[in-house]
Amino acid sequence: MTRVVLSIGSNLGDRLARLQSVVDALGEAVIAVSPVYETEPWGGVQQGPFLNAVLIADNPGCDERGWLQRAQELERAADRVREQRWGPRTLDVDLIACHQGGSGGGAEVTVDDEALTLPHPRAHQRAFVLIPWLDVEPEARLTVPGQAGPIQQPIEKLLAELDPVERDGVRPTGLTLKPGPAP
Ligand code: PH2
Ligand code: MG
Ligand code: MG
Repeated sequence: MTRVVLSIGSNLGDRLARLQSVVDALGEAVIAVSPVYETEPWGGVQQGPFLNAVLIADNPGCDERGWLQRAQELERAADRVREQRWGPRTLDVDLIACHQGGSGGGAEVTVDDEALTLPHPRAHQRAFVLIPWLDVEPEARLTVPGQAGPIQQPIEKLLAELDPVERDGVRPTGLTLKPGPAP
């Protein structure tokens, strides 16, 4: 265990520095970092635009609970306070999908309890997740609810099915996150 896809976002303060803090803290566990996008807020709350990116990280010693703990520690380190659902935040680190056994893709981890749901139940509706994820893992598939139960779909297809307005709300910035441990 395990390889994880993380969506990171910020719309308060020094947004880029907040995203970079995640890459720095995860250090050598990070195996891929997407470009940074500026994105229209999703979820109906009036607020400023987000910066979003997707990371893929691998740590054989960390299971999905360990990744959740790590994500919450990173949010706390960024002075995140528990606030309005889908409202503004200094840093959000969400687990999107987790696979056993490192890169190459072992079994997908599925969890559904009060602390954690995997895969992330709304990732397939969010262009701010799918677009950067596609940059770093074009062949990725995500389990989504289907008429006859959960079904694995290529994220490229899920993105193509979204409302174009959602896709247009995710704009390249030319900003990048620097991989590797903090200097
Ligand atoms: N995060 C939210 C709510 N809405 N919208 C965008 N564009 N990006 C986010 O990261 C985001 C959001 C709460 O998790
Ligand atoms: Mg979130
Ligand atoms: Mg979150």
